[in-house]
Amino acid sequence: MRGSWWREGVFYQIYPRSFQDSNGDGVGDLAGITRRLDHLNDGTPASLGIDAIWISPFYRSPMKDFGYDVSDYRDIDPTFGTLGDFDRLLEEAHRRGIRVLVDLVPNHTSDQHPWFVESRSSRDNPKRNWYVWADPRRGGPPNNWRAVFGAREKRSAWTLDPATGQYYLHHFLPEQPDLNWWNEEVRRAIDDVMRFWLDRGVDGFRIDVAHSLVKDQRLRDNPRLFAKRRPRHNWELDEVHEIHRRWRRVLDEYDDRMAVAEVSSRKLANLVRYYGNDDELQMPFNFNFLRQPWSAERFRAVVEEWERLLPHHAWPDYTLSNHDRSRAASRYGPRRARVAALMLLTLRGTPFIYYGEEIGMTDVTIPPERIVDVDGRDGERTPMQWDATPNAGFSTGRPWLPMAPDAQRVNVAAQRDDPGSLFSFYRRLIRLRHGSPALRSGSYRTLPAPRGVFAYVREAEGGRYGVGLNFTDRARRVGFARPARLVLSTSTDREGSAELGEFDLAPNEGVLAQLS
Ligand code: ISL
Repeated sequence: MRGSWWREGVFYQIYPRSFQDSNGDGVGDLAGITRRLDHLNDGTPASLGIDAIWISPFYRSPMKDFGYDVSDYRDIDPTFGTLGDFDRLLEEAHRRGIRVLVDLVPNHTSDQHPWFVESRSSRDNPKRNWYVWADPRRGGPPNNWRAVFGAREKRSAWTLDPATGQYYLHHFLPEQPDLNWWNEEVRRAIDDVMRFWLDRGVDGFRIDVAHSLVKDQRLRDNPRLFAKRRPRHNWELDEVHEIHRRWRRVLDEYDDRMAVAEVSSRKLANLVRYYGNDDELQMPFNFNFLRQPWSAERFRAVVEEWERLLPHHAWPDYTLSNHDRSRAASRYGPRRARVAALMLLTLRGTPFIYYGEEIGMTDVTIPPERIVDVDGRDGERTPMQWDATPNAGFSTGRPWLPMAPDAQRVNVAAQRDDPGSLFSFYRRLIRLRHGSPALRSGSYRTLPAPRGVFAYVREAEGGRYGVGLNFTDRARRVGFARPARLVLSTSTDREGSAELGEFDLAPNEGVLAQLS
């Protein structure tokens, strides 16, 4: 069925600098990803079993924001390889049934992109209006908008270009000038970038900063009260939806492609608007799990609100970690991270796994002399831990970021044959999900549960699963109100069944049970 692959599939995010280096320069690359595809899905239970990857940007870039500053949307940065390497990666992924999303960065380009080089060359250059230029106000920036990076220092989102005496807008670094999304030529240029990759065979896009593209045309100051939370005039304007509809039309020129939008709305009521009338991008990321403290009630509230708000055509998604946030295993600790994984992979909605999450990788403390990111995100981007060889099998050179100190112990090879490992847990869980219509696409219903326990039922014709997650440090009991057979527990190799459907949960234990 059209669209079932991204509704029923499990996604995996690859940060290409950190997955696998193939040429010894210490930075991961596309050929390295190809080499490691069997870890992701080799068609047997030995592999993780995911269905799709999202690869963070690998385009030509001066790397001020490690690829989120693109200087050529249609070529691969030499650090990562060539277009030929990309084609091979795509072919090898598809051969294994793995779909591929590439990361589209349309809010801004690099200041080295030829469009911006032209745009800044003179006030009457034909590309001047491709970016947002404005005259100084009282000798300073045109308004009070702030950049995302350097928020603590209250850095302005404007930089003066002395050559032409005007300021240009940049939501992120000064080296990432924002495109002017009121300009139809810009819109057409990005449509063509999408077609370039769709023609090459990609299955879709993850779209960066998709909520922010359009900014107030009059460049009005943000009200002060809004400054900290949601800036009113440069964030989530209604016109953004028009662009998402346009992108959907581009996707629909092709067969069965999709896009997931990075939307950082805190309020789910805002987020749900990005599904439109089934005429916008297929899913906006729901980042709310990333912001929750370890509390059953909080996670339950997110899920229930989301389930209540979603129109029938909309399909949810969830994510616990990504390249911008502290890793789940660091936020919660190893035992709880396993409970979180059980939740992620049994809820109704597409799960996104961040590379290394399947082996419990944690944030690494980076010594000051090795910090390279502008926004403190190096710790969650360290190289993938494959085995106990030097640099954990990631690279024969000096890795661009330090390896985790525990990499010799925490790695794929060490967990592969250990049935009690986190990797084995993920593999079993993903296989269970794939094998069960109830878990893949069935309905969701919250169950009554004691304080600190989140319990729910997933149900489809011919199958019913109960999930009980104990978020507390005490023993708790969960009841499914019908005979139940334990299928999986986060704790041990615990097995068993319960005639009355009641299970005693150890502290921070989660169980998955098949219900009659
Ligand atoms: O603005 C935010 C919170 O107020 C952020 O969540 C923002 O949406 C986020 O930083 C955007 O991130 C994406 O675009 C950045 C890039 O550095 C990140 O890695 C990427 O995920 C700029 O392209």
